[in-house]
Amino acid sequence: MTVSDPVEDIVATISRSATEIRQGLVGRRGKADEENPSGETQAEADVWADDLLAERLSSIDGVSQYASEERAEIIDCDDDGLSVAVDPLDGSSNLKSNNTMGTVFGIYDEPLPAPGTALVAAGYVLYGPITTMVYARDETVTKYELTGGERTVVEHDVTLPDDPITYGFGGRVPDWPDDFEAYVREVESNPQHKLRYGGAMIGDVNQVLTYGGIFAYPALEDSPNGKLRLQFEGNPIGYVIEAAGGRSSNGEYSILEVEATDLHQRVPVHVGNTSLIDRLEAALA
Ligand code: FDP
Repeated sequence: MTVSDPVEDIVATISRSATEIRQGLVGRRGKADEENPSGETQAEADVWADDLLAERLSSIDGVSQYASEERAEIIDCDDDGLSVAVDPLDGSSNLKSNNTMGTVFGIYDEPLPAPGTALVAAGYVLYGPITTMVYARDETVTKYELTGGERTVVEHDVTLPDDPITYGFGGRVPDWPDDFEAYVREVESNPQHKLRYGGAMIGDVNQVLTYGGIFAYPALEDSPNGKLRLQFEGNPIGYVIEAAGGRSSNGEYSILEVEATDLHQRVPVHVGNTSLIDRLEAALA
């Protein structure tokens, strides 16, 4: 008898759906007449990918909740089990210019909203020239290529390279607090470092995972929690980067330790090599 593993069922469902989501972007690049719970205009593809994942993930045995950045309320399924939080199309503003986007997921063993310490697995799909998946579980990160519903391992035990190379920082520069801007100037002044910023968190984080470095969407002058959402973006990405040997921070401590009070709450996100995040926290202290 095979023992079912709901975590693996969730990840397999997301990886099988990714090829379909990618193909379904064609003809869905327009705006929907709706806003998401954070007040952002949704793309047709955001709504469509959310509906597709909601239907598939909420019907898996052992999934008790489905929540997404694109819907206000949690879908309650089984009485107990895992909670899945998804950003169905992270970086969907990039649809118009046909640039990178992704699907981000976090699998929690507590009801949502939950802290990152309740994650049992997390990962993301990247719709680049190739569709890839990066998935962290049990402190181990694995990278796959996804083709036609198949998931093929391309790298076991992914870790951040020791010598950081890339940096990318979101938000408008005039909106950055002075201490953060001073830190950025310090990072830029290192001749080893290169700017890589594409406007989709997941593409920018994947550059950091591949080459080493730092990505941040910081606190802004008029938005002290930045832009990114804790349940759907900050926690899953923090979990992946920490499992790969790096650090995540809200500016003071690990994103995974941030108290979860609201499903759609925002959090300042800084992830990357330990040396760069330690220095960031010292600069913001
Ligand atoms: P998007 O709004 O296109 O979905 O939180 C989502 C996100 O993209 C991130 O992927 C990205 O890092 C950030 O917002 C970019 O936001 P701004 O262009 O508004 O700074």
